Amino acid sequence: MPSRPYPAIEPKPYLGIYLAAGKPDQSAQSCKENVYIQVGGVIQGTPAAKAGIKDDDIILSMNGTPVCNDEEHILSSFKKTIEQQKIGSLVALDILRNGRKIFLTAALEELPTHVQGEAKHPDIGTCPERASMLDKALRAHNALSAYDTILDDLYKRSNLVHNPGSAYEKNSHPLQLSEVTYLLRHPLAAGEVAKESSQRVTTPLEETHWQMGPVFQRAAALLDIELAPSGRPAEISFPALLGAMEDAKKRVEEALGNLTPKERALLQSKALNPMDDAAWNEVLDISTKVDRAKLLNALTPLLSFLTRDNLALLKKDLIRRFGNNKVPILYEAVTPMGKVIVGGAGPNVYTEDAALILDLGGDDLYLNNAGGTRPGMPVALVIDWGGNDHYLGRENFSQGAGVLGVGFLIDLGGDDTFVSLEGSQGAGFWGVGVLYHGDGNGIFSASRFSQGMGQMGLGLLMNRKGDDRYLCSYGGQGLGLLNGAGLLIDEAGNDFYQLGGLEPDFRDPAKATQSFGQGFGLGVRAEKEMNGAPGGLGMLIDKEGNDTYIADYFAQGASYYYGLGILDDRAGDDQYLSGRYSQGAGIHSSIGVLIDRRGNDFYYASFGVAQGMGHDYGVGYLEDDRGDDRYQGGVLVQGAATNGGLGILIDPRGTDLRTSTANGQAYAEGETGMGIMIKKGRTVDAADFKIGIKKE
Ligand SMILES: [Ca+2]
Ligand SMILES: [Ca+2]
Ligand SMILES: [Ca+2]
Ligand SMILES: [Ca+2]
Repeated sequence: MPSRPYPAIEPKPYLGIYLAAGKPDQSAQSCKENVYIQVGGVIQGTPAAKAGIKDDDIILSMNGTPVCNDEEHILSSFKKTIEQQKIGSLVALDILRNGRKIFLTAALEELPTHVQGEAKHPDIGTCPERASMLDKALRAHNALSAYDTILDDLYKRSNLVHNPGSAYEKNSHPLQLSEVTYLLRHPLAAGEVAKESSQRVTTPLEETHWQMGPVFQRAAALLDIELAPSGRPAEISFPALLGAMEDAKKRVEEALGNLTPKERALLQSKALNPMDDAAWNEVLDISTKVDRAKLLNALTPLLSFLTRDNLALLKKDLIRRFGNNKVPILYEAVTPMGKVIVGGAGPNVYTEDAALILDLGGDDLYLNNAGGTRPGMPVALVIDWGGNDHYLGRENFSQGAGVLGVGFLIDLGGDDTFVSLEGSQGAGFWGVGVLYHGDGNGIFSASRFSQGMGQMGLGLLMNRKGDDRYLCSYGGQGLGLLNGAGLLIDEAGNDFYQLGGLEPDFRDPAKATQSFGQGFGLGVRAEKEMNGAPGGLGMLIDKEGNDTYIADYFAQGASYYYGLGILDDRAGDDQYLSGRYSQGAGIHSSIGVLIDRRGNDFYYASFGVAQGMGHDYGVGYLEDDRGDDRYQGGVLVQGAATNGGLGILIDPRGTDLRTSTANGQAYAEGETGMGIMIKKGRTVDAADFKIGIKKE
């Protein structure tokens, strides 16, 4: 992969407003197009705020020169004019406010930046099959220098501090993941990095070496958190497990020690409505007080029990202590942690919330928290050793969910049904939520923010063998929000994933809904009074089978605002159906990766902006390694880029069919950007790839 020193980040002046093009009424006209800059928002603490510029002000001229221009270029030319000024210089602005002309002076300041830490991938540079293919393509098209320019811009953008008004972002930008920074610097390696990350988290789940500790360790590493190895507990027994739970509870309390009860209550109440809310800035500030490393490390004592061998030993110990007869309840106690129950091998009905349920088998009905934390019960664990069970959650945060705590639901097998409300089925909010399901067919149905969803925490939904159905109405199936990680791992079977249907998208509310998941990293873009926050990591990994993925806007290996989304499907003939911003799409300085390694696949994006598409300094990457595939896309698809983005579609083998409505198949528009499509054939010649570059 091309590698060279990082470009210096030159100091730049800035004003601190969000720009929009506006048209004042005709009486104000003086320019031929009558288009001016309208202030879309003023960032707190910036030169614009100090000068008294307000939302909706119309800027008519700067230093006596009218800002009007043709509509298409007015914003970029205004930005450029600002950047050409000296830091500290005064600019005079003629402004139209409520129909009256006023005059303001702003002193330009230096745009705050800092250098982000970057993840390390020492092995990737030495085995870059895909990267070298891209490298050759760039060379053959004399496109290396254009690529370098794009790369420099991606790098510089990733070092901007987005919220100069926010106290904790003045000198650092603590929430941006180092993996995002790496990929914005090495976008050609997106496929290799995605495969490596995917492999690392799935290896510890393989049958003979099954252990949960390393999965966590590796997922936490993606969040730049180092987790201590879980090691082997001194003793595998029921009392030892209770001791580990008490230990975990104590550690969770320590990790949350900087938060007042009121602050905890606020986080708890805002977990499911993190954005578009007046409390957002406060929630973000409180979030930074959670010691996330300590919180994830709180799991260590519990994780050491969650290995294949230790779970078998634990079951033996339970049978030795309590017998193996089919009475419903073998043991029950109320402890300071919450209720503790050992259920027999016959059918059970669990209605009350419990901190710990160990169920030896039988077809059970869980109507309770089922491994979901509750206020005052920050650690919850269910281990169910077998049977065809029904889990029906009647409250949010159920079935392996952690809010300011850790919640586990481990069901080791059977044909099971999981139905729950919001924030469930492997969902962690400033905490950890895990749903693990062993062999057997599963039905997973949940409402918002569920099924492998992490927000400032970690959410994992893992599933071994079986043909499964995953249904979620909004946000999930591998969604990382705000420096959290959400992972959905399905190891085998023909599976069906559906995500969306609940929340209309404002761009096309009659027809489209937002999905946010199936491998999606989502951040919050700063605007007006809302501070921004970089996105997290969302990953959906499906190892085998012919699968169907259905979503709408924002899904399937895609990302928004400094997030990373990965969908890795390793085998089978698959179908991907989505609307927009999907199937390898990176929007606003983020990276979305869709990898399909084998099989004859069908990709359909109804609107487009998909299938290897980068927008606004984002990177979208779609790689299909084998098979005869069909791609059907709308606009801006199949290697397309807008506004400094990089869109890559690689499908080097098979007989494929591609259609797009417009602006697709190696296309770039905007100021700078590059769309690359590589198709068919191991050797690179002119017929095998296309690169679209546009530079202003
Ligand atoms: Ca079961
Ligand atoms: Ca499956
Ligand atoms: Ca598949
Ligand atoms: Ca394929």
